Amino acid sequence: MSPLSRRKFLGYTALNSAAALGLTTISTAQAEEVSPGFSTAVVIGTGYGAAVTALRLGEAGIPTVMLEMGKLWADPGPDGKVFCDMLRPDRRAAWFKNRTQAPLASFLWMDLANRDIGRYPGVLDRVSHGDMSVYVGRGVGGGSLVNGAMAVTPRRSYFEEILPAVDADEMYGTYFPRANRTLGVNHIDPRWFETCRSYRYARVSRKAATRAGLKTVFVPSVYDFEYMKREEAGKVPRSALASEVIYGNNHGKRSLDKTYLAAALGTGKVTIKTLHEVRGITRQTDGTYVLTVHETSEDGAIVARKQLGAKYLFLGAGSLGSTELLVRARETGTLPGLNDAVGRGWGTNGNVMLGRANHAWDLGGSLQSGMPALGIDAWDDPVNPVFAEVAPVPAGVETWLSLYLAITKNPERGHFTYDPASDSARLHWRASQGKPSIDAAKSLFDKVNRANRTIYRSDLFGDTRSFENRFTYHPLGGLVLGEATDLYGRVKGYPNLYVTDGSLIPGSTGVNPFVTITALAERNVERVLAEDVAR
Ligand code: FAE
Repeated sequence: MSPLSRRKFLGYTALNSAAALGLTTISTAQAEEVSPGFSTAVVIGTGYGAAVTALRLGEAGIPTVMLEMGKLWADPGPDGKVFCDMLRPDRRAAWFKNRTQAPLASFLWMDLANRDIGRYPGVLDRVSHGDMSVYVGRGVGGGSLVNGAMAVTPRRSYFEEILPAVDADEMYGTYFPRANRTLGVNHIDPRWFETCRSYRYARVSRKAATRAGLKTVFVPSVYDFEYMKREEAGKVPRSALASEVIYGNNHGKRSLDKTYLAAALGTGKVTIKTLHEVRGITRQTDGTYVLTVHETSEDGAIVARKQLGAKYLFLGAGSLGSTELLVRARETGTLPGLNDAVGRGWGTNGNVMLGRANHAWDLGGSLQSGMPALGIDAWDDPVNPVFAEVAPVPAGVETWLSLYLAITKNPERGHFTYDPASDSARLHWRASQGKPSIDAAKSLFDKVNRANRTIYRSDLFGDTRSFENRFTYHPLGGLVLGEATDLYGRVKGYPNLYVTDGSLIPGSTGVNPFVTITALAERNVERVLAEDVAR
């Protein structure tokens, strides 16, 4: 067994035992606090940036505590499953909501996908900011628990455009390969793709794109395609083929709790505390940080208010979470020296969703893999670059629908301000700012419709619009690299305070973002460990 596999095994065992015992503290050894209430390093969140950082700190022997506001997802519910599916969503699906909030608001103008549910720390949150709602994962693993597993390395020319100050040779020579390896990225068997039932919908979309003269590409994934083959063959329990995606996957997905986080716990230096929400950050005169933390119960009540100190503090609470923490700290005066770039440079990665009506001779089928495996790559279009993933409609019945999540190059950016009444950061983003995304997606899919004599579906988004750009799956920015932080995520003006997550990326990656977030976190933590952290 390699050292990494051994660590993952140890960490995985710790996660499962904590779940079985109902613990909110997860570790392989006794939690190593330097003194009560103080840890050498604290990482906020357990998503991609946070998980990378904790693994590398743990490997370097640094006692590290991770604080996650969501719960650990490893204990089965009354139906024997950890997660619910999209056809029968229950309280596990949504973060303290009375009703689920599925991205497809309607079908034939009827709300068929949503259910009334009890309030619970469910796995998917939809955070509403007026004209823009942001979907985020909650729980140990953050977005990795709910995402579509598409693991795409951006094209180098675009990476150089968005982050020109980052050495692309290093990224593409070292950190992207390291991220792909450690995330467990794998590729679909093209022969299976051509014949399987589960991707008939993607083949239909490919045919339509080809007729319009467009190029399609296979998309790498962190869902285990060999497992999926066995699902279709009826040899293992189904997950991607059983309408499991955005409310979690019971099998097949290499979410962070199976990869980086398991390995981090396995170093014996990392502890995860769940249902711990960080509310405030202050800096002591000795240069250490003190966090105000609310420990909550599963009904949302605050059961303890705690203070936790750290010498090194890493923000990995995601674009919304980390940005809110620093905007609040600046505006309430607990970290008054934060600069004006904090809270700026936020974007949606140009997300826009749309559907096309299928002909009777081009149906997608009732069995659809929930994990996208194909994209239309029109990023070379000089006027309207688009990368459109062919999205599934895992409804279990024929829907006569081809669905797409298009990623476009939208130059519009939002910003955050602090609202004292709600003690939260509010995003400023107007619906009109989403227009460049719609224009780009429309220019591409008008071509597809013309070539195939098809039309847009206008029954999917709660009214009669054919394009949905009032939500994003890909929040990016708010604490942009080189602006709110230096070129390695060190927050300007505050030594030993770092940003590790999607808030570093200035609003766009041109592809699905988690591989970029992971690779950038690998690069930054390596530098921080070499230059800043005393060992
Ligand atoms: P993230 O993964 O969001 O983790 C942040 C964590 O911090 C969460 O666990 C929060 O609960 C926690 N947190 C927040 N605030 C606090 C606080 N104050 N105290 C304690 N904990 C806190 O951050 N990306 C792809 O590349 N491919 C896909 O196929 C894809 N599909 C997606 C599908 C859906 C439905 C969604 C929602 C997202 C999808 N994404 C996809 C986006 C991807 O999951 C996202 O970019 C990353 O998860 C962001 O990683 P971060 O490290 O920034």
